[in-house]
Amino acid sequence: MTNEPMHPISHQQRERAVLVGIEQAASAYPVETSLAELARLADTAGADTVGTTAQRMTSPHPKTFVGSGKAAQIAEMAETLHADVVIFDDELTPSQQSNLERIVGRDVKVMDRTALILDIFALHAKTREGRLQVKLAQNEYLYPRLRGMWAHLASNRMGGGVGSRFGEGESQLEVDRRMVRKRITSIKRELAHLERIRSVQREGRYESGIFKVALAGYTNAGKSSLLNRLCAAEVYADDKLFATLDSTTRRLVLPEGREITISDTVGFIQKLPTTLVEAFKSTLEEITHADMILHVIDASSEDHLMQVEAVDEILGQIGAETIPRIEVFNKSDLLSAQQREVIALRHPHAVQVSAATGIGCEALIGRVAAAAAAADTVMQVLIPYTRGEVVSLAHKRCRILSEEHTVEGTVLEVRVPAGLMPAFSPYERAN
Ligand SMILES: Nc1nc2c(ncn2[C@@H]2O[C@H](COP(=O)(O)OP(=O)(O)OP(=O)(O)O)[C@@H](O)[C@H]2O)c(=O)[nH]1
Ligand SMILES: [Mg+2]
Repeated sequence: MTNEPMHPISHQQRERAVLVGIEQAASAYPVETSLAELARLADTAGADTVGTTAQRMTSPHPKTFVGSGKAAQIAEMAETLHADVVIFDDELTPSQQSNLERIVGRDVKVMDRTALILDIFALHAKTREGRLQVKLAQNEYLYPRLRGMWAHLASNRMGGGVGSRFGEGESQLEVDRRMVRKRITSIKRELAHLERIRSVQREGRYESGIFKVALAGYTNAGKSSLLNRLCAAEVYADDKLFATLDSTTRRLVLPEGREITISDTVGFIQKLPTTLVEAFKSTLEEITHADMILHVIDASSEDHLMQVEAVDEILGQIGAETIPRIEVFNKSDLLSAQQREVIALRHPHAVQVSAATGIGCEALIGRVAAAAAAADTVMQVLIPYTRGEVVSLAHKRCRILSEEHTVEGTVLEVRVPAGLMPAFSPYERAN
């Protein structure tokens, strides 16, 4: 029964959830904000929030996450409100989870923020790679928790007491642990294979030397909508958290004629589970391999400054902090003139856009084009007429400054990106 990772929230029928947070002085996110976000996550997964509660403490209680009195109060709350599930806003240790399960009682599920996010990811993953990445994260999450799950099952079967069948559970536990470990190994192997295919594609003829832009940002900031706007693409965008899990890359032709690529990818969130960051390594490579990152920000969210911090932190974690970045304040259509002014003053290097109306997108493309051109070298080349493909490469991927057709061939003055210099240097004219 533990062979497949659990899907804690039933997707057929909406469930009733009680949310629990702890208020830590050091935390950048106020507990109300974090719980409001947890309620949105629960909603996306199919649960309605029927109650929330928080406790102020310096660090989580090792046994029960909240204090023991609070735990009892939560159990009572769950019963009074007919809750199906109690969701904790931070990751629970396996023993905290089983202790809480015991306190809350057997009819109510206990889960943490990580399990909830994993549940949403499982719901939204579409491609084989995306599904495998989610499975990997689920199994990594499940592995240390198998013990607690078996203990819980055993105690439930015994009507609350730990009894003779606990031993049976233990031996079954070993079998299950081996199975989960084997599954993790096989998923990793398959992912490594897909990763190799992807990197061959990335280094392929077309992509080498092309200027690559990645969209990164908090979930629901409008990354997919912006990709759709900029590239006239049709990527799924929706007002729900983690609508996108699989990366999509589109071509964008700059006004000067040069082509670049833009990739949309999975959104970030505060307290993003590390198992997910690790499992999504290959998807996140769209960001770490980019020449430039557009950090898309939902300017209409009251919490956007905290969200920016959370995204900056994750970009640092995945090793993307040195990649040139433009902050893009999206949804400017929802702001007042005064709010837009405040953003312009506070973030003088940022661009304000609306993926919905297209406002500001031209300026954004101008900034991207300037960045793409910054690394270029101006070259004078003479390309014989027999090498028409080199001329068309110049048109597609470089900025042409002048073009002349002579007896010997096409003479170009062209701005060439660093990665494409080898393609043009054989034709360089000394002058
Ligand atoms: N008013 C307004 N709404 C926008 C704008 N851009 C995006 N939205 C809405 O914001 C919601 C989220 O947009 P998405 O493009 O799905 O956001 P995302 O960043 O791709 O989100 P995830 O894939 O979940 O990480 C959708 O309902 C969009 O219609 C905008 O410029 N103005
Ligand atoms: Mg998206």
